[in-house]
Amino acid sequence: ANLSRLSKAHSQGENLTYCPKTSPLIVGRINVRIHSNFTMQEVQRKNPLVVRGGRYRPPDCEARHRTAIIIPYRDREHHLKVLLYFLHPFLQRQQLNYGFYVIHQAGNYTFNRAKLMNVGFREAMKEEDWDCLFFHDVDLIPEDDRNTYMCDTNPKHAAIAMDKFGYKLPYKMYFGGVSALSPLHYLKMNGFPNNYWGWGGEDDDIGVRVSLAGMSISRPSLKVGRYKMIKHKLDKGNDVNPKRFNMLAKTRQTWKQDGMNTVEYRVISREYHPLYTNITVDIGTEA
Ligand code: UDH
Repeated sequence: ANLSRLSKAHSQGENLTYCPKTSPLIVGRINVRIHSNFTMQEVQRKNPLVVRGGRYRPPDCEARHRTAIIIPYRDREHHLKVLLYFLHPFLQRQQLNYGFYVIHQAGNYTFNRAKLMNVGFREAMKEEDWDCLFFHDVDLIPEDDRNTYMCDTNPKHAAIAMDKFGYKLPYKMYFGGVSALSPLHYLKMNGFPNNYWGWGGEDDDIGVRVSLAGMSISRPSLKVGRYKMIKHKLDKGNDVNPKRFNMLAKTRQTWKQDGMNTVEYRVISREYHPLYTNITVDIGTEA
């Protein structure tokens, strides 16, 4: 009853006091055991305060941060269910105002992760004045909720310690898996490249853009930036991109002409599911 009164107060715009700087709900290390003998409805039942489109605000205090989770996506239903199962409670423990966006590439043409992120950025910002965007692979489950899903003064690489790399950073400039940028960071580096079709290279290009735009990479500690990857094989329609090294060698020349300022796409549908917003998009094909 108390909860419903508070969330009513919230929706009526009554003033709540700010949440504490450090959430008292944080538990630290989480024992992530990946399984899937549950349904999406059960995930819904476990997250009663998540509203249409996968939106949430803390019921009893005003969040200090507004974070959009952007997931590049095609044909990974099982991974999405597992991610939602772990990530919704994780974000609630951090007392964030958050929203979940699944950016679904329509058709069978070669996958393009970075371009989908550009779409996600633009479409999410149309809906809400997010102050932080988390670009998040669907198959990475965070293992410590002290890894806060908020932005830093520099672009943040959050997935620095993955199980598949022995919980270490695989190389110094690595920027893959999960990263967090504010809208200002994103626009300063002209977003992400649009022309990496297939697997590989785009994450390194993004890392290079960060430094070309005069920023540096911030990271949580290895102890906290831990992730489990849900095991899988390379997808159909996402073959290794043989051009990636040549393209990467040219990022310095291309980043200002290719990115947020040139992204073209057509939204096919926008669906507000209980636990996430799905945006299905036609991103075209390689020029
Ligand atoms: N993704 C999809 N559907 C696809 C392809 C990619 O949703 O068909 C998304 C998904 O969010 C995924 C992300 O893009 O987490 C990255 O793609 P990936 O998981 O294929 O890349 P990753 O490097 O895995 O994480 C590689 C698996 C083994 C590849 C070995 C290549 N040498």
